[in-house]
Amino acid sequence: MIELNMNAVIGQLLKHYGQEEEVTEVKKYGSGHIHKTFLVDIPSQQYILQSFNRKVFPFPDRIAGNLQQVKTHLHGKNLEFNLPLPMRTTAGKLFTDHENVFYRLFPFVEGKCIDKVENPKQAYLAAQAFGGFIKACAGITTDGLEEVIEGFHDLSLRYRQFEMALKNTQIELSGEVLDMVEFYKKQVLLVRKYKHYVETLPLRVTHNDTKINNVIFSDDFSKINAVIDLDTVMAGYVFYDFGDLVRTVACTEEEGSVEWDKIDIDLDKYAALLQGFVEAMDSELSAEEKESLPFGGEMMACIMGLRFLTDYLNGNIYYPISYQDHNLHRSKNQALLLQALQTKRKSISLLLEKVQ
Ligand code: GN1
Ligand code: MG
Repeated sequence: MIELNMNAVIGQLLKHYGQEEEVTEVKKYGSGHIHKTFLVDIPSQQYILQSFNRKVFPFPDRIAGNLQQVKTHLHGKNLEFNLPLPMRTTAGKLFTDHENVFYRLFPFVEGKCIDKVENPKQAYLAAQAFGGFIKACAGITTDGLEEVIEGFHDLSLRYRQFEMALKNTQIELSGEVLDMVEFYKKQVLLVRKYKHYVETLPLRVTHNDTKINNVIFSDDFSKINAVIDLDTVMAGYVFYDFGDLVRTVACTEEEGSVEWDKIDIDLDKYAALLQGFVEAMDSELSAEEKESLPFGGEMMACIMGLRFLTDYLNGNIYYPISYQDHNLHRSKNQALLLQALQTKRKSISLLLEKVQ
């Protein structure tokens, strides 16, 4: 979309939703990697408009089907936050298109979307929201849900994809690249643990992208107004959702940071995550699931590191990059985070013991 006529084009898109007012302002919103998200102002209100990445999500009907089941199940339940779903056009469709790009419109939820939590209270609230989401969805039969991205959090599959990329890559395997390759090769131990958990724990409806920027805090940070980015809601394990919280909340540096010496795990925020998640899931969380939570942190740092490194080896075809080694550096960031989690295993298991 060319900048100059952007407002006019968006105005045309909004007409499909019965909205005739002129568009007064369009701003980029949030920091997601996959879709492009904009905050759109018209005189009477604000909307979120998103250009939808069909390459990453080739089965949009599956997303809609899963979310319909969640919506039906949650109807009448008293969830403390919003789950903003795509709006329907006057013709009943979930997408509009312009120049072969698909767009979706969402109601705008007021509040703050952040990439880094400032204190344990914010960590607690985010974990409570994601734990609360899983609990509220308990009872939905996961057999009826579809995989929106096949093998999305399957660590064995991601490891095999990494091995394949390694075999076919055009990149020279030396220096920092080789260090990363060697590091992730050793994580085959985590793959074994993953297989064990998958064989023993129940599948549930999980969010599967519990990055901190997928919640909207109230302006005063006293509560969560909404859980967003619901595209990957499908069957999963509790440790996926807890794990991505650890990865993006209990870290001292964001995923894009190259300040290697500063990458560590903040145990106060980790403890707050455990508290919020376990409290929200309450009796719905089994002892075995609770025991799997620390594994989730390691597994999600590992799977993201593997995915970034695989993408680097494949020539950066999945994640948008701002410079050539961006994905390599993201994989290094996740490797250091994983290392920190592994070094702090003992302290983390003590934190888990304390949580009721
Ligand atoms: C992607 O689009 P975004 O930023 O919410 C990715 C997640 C990763 C995340 C890493 C569909 O999420 O799996 O954890 O980047 N989503 C997809 O920052 O691949
Ligand atoms: Mg997102």
